[in-house]
Amino acid sequence: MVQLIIDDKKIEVPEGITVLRAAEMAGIRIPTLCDHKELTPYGGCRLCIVEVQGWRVPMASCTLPVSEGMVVKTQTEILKKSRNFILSMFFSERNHFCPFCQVSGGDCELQNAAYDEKMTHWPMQPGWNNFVVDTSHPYFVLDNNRCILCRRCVRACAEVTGNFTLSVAERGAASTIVADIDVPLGESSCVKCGACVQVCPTGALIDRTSAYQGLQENVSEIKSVCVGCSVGCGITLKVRDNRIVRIEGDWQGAVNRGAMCEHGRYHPMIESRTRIKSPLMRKNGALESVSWEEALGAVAEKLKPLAGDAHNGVAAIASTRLPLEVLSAFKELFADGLKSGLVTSTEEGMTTQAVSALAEKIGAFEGRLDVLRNADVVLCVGANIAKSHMVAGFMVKRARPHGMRIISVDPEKNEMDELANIALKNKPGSDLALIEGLKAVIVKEGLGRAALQMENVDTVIAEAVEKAGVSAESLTEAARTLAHSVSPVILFGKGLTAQRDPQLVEALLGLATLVGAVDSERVGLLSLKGEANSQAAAQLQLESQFALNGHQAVFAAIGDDYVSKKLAERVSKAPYLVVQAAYESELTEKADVVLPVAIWAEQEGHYINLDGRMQKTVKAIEAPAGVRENQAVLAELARQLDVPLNGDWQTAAHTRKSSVALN
Ligand SMILES: Nc1nc2c(c(=O)[nH]1)N[C@H]1C(S)=C(S)[C@@H](COP(=O)(O)OP(=O)(O)OC[C@H]3O[C@@H](n4cnc5c(=O)[nH]c(N)nc54)[C@H](O)[C@@H]3O)O[C@H]1N2
Ligand SMILES: Nc1nc2c(c(=O)[nH]1)N[C@H]1C(S)=C(S)[C@@H](COP(=O)(O)OP(=O)(O)OC[C@H]3O[C@@H](n4cnc5c(=O)[nH]c(N)nc54)[C@H](O)[C@@H]3O)O[C@H]1N2
Ligand code: SF4
Ligand code: SF4
Ligand code: SF4
Ligand code: FES
Ligand SMILES: [Mo]
Repeated sequence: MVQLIIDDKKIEVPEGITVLRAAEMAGIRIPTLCDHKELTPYGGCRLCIVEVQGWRVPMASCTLPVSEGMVVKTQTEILKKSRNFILSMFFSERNHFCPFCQVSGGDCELQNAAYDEKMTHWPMQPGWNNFVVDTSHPYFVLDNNRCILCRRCVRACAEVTGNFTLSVAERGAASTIVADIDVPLGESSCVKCGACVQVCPTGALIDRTSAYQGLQENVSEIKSVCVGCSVGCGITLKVRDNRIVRIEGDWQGAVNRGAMCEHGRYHPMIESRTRIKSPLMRKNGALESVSWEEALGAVAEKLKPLAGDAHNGVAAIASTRLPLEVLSAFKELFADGLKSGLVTSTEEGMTTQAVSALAEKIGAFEGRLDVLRNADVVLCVGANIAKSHMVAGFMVKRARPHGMRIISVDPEKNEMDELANIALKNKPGSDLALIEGLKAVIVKEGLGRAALQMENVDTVIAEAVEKAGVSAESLTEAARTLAHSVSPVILFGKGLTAQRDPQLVEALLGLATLVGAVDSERVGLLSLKGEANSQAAAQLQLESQFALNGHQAVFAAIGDDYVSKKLAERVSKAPYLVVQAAYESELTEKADVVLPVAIWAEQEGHYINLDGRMQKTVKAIEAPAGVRENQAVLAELARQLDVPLNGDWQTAAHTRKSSVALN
């Protein structure tokens, strides 16, 4: 600990922190602009200056480490004058005509800083450039005329997203924020995560989807969880008049710590599907609006005689984007109640079945996404983390400049290839041979960290080269890179799990143990899974392939999920189709009855993310009238079918051994 005095207040703080953070801990507020709690201090704006006894000039407190016996002043006349001058410079350097700006009136940190200093005008002649506004990006606008060059966006793009798209071009007053080598943002390497917009303190980067829809003081903030994929990022919903104005990454989010991707931040904002607002029933060939009583009554009447017929009765399929409560009730109703032999999820176990099967034998063997934070080598097998679980991908991408090496195993072109140090292009389905080959090289060269008996290593290596179609050199290089690493992590995705082979997962676990990715202290092995509740569906054993036999009816609980044409065709093969969905789709078009339900933000529910965290989404807005919650629809149907629902989803989620520790 270090003792120092700030504004006559004697305080004790941990070593290594900055004077700015020390002041905050003592409840003393120092004005800042370029500083952002979640980003590396930069010390660019100088607004946070303080006077330190014995030092000749004021210092930027955001980059100044505390030292023993320091005496700091934050509110002297010199500092006040200097701040006023600094702010005047900012205002006069560029176009800061606040009344014309989207963030004016509370959301602009520059404007707020000026008001804090009781400034009403700036005494300098404005002399700004006329920078061209970059409107090429689908989700936001970059207006360098309002930029204060705080570089928060540059730091966020690098430190949060690992994308390194943004930087500063030119010098001095001519400096501008540019993408790549100064190409339009919309044509740049930007992955549209929106981190830069979230941290920008002024109106220089503004969301197209939320501009002029409400300042911070007009919106309420609701913390929830993104249901865009199995990563389960913590989010903050900004809501006004029963409308989501903006979605931001929650800096306190357990998994993501502020990061988000396009899929989570922007896709819900540009939702273009048509909402279904009343139950529909097919009459004379066409879907007609009917009452809930009529719709549910008709469904119950149709399904009741099918109860007990496992093979030719009703088949049921539910989206893995639905809350655990709903999935559990769904299973209780159709599997336990109606005794259907085909009750599954839209993922059909493609992301989980092989993994769950091994877990049933040996218990939890997968780790936490957190292991990526200090990994030095990542082996990625059949997972497209640059595209599919983007925030997990960001964790890898932002560690690359710090020396993390990436080995990718994927037959197809994968966005990670460009970043990978070694990209093994194996033949589809050859992963078992390849993994055994990697193990054999390590055993042969005596590089293993765990004991492993292996016969005929040369034969295994030769087989790997032949079956996988990769060169012996690249196989050896990959094996050595893994074996020599200090804290390796192995990630695998649908390219591997869709092969539905538990032996393959076991082989990967063997490799992980051999290279020290998995030992008594660390578990550096993790499958990425699929949608937000893939793991919940796995726990409920909703993992079988959806193959209709003589089924008389299909009940599809889709919620707000997307449905492909292919899935719609497969599901609608039975003579009678009930679809519980929020939006019109190729599936609802084919339905005999459509039951309209709430979307993710209109209901509360639990989700188990890819590394076993049980997280809760919060109801942020009200569903349109005429729409019911997923849970309520299933409950009413169960009542009419005389199926008791015990509703104990917690126990249901824990009855089966899980591949990840659940909590
Ligand atoms: N044989 C086989 N079967 C499988 C799988 C497999 O790998 N092989 N995988 C399983 C898994 S894991 C899953 S999740 C299911 C997938 O089940 P499907 O319903 O087949 O899902 P997708 O193929 O993802 O198709 C969703 C549709 O929604 C559209 N869409 C997706 N996101 C958006 C968006 O943000 N906006 C708009 N406007 N449209 C969007 C897509 O273009 C696509 O047409 O299939 C499962 N079945
Ligand atoms: N942004 C966003 N994120 C998503 C989704 C989304 O729609 N949008 N969807 C979610 C869902 S439902 C799912 S299931 C996941 C899917 O996420 P991933 O598990 O990453 O699956 P894919 O994106 O299909 O990538 C699988 C990769 O495996 C490769 N592959 C195919 N065959 C083989 C093989 O035999 N061996 C090996 N080693 N590789 C092979 C393919 O070329 C492909 O690059 O993503 C989830 N995340
Ligand atoms: S949206 Fe994300 S990737 Fe694109 S420039 Fe901003 S921070 Fe970088
Ligand atoms: S665009 Fe915004 S975040 Fe980036 S340097 Fe300018 S003011 Fe700062
Ligand atoms: S990574 Fe997944 S959970 Fe996170 S913001 Fe993107 S879609 Fe949502
Ligand atoms: S906040 Fe310290 S220099 Fe900008
Ligand atoms: Mo999926």
